[in-house]
Amino acid sequence: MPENHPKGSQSASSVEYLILGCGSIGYNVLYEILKETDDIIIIDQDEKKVQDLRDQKYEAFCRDISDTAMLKDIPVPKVAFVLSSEQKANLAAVRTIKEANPGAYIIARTVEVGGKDLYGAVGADVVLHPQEVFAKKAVHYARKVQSSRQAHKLYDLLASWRGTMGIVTHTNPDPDTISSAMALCALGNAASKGNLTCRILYDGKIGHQENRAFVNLLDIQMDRISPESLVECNYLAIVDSPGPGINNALAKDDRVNIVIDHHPNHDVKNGYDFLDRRPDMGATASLMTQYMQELGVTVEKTVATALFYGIMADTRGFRRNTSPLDLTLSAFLLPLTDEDLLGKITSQTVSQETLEVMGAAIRNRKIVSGYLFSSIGYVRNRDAIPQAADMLIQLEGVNTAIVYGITDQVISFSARNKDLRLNIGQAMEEAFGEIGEAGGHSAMGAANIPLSVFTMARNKDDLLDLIIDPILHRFMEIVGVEEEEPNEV
Ligand SMILES: [Mn+2]
Repeated sequence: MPENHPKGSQSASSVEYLILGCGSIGYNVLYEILKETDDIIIIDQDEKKVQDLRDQKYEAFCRDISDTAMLKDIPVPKVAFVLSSEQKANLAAVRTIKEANPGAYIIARTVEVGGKDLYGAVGADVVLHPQEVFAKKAVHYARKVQSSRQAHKLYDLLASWRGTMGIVTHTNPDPDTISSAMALCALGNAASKGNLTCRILYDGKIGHQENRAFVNLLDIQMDRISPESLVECNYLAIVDSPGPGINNALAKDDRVNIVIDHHPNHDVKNGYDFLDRRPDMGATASLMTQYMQELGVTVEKTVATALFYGIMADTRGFRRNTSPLDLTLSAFLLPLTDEDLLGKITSQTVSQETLEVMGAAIRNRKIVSGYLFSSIGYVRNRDAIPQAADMLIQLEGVNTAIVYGITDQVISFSARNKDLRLNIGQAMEEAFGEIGEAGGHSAMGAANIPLSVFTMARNKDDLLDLIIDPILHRFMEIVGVEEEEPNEV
């Protein structure tokens, strides 16, 4: 410990740091702060400890921190650490400090895992649970090692291949899956030193006008998947979907070598040469960026622009399911992107059909106990359904928005949810899993029910009316909504 001279606390009007409770955590905090300043006051109720601190020339007071008079004659702290091992005493101390100095920044220790809200309510700015902090840090290091190992494993695998790799996007590809495919192409080229030809294969439509602009402006080479194109591939990779036959044009038993994805999923089988599935990431593009960063592979301007836009689009401008890692990796990409192109992609105007769909979604909405349901009828462009759900979830009083429409082949549902008690993905799976494809996570869900399920099909609009009531009824039963007269908002 450095030599310190006690300062007259009576003369100073404020002190930089106040530490309440100087057990092992308090002592470590003290030690950290001393590297920067000795403008610190310590309060602890253990007389011997306080004497020891004073002997080391620290300014320490022997007081009970739960006593409302504990700050008497002590200068106003700019930052206070409340760190004792007593939950009640800590809560009382936070309250006392906040009342005496509303401007003080308070960092408190919660002794119980679930105590964070209690501290927030009495005015703490930051609440930490030491065991949790340790656990997070420990897991963070483990993940770091793991992601670096994964990156090298992928690189070595690609380096050993000769021939053609088909990189399969998900059906109706979006910027996340397309940019991830581009990045895997770049990795394949770098690792194989030109011995591996990489082709991006997709199926469905590139519907959303921003997505079309993305593909056109970045001049992305993609081919429609076909039996012939598959035959030409010695290796197959899937990006941004959980496995063959799940939201892509491959068959369930197609031999796939690589799966890289961020969707939480049920497909537990792993016969792949390489599998990396990380549901804690906001985008597959983040994962791909991390590989390139770990491996020191040059990220070309087009790829960087695509990846950045991929992360941005999948996290809705970093507002949805965004992990700190998504942000760090985006920050890494940003200086490598083409600013001009990014601006052009994001400023695409909304198409006429999308506008019409949005209009229908707003007109047809019904709200029951915070659940919004809206039918948009027959729709050519299925991407408009999630776009409408994104928009409607933002209405006041809506916790869950479910938008559905009918296309040539399916009845398609898209759900958005901000009710913490509900996992909408699970609810969709429970309600629709048996008759179609359904899934998602707590904030988003989707389901597609093939029209072949309904043998009595006559006219499309009638069909929607005919079957939607029992389907929605089942859904409401599952999520526990009391059916009542719907209100419009
Ligand atoms: Mn994605």
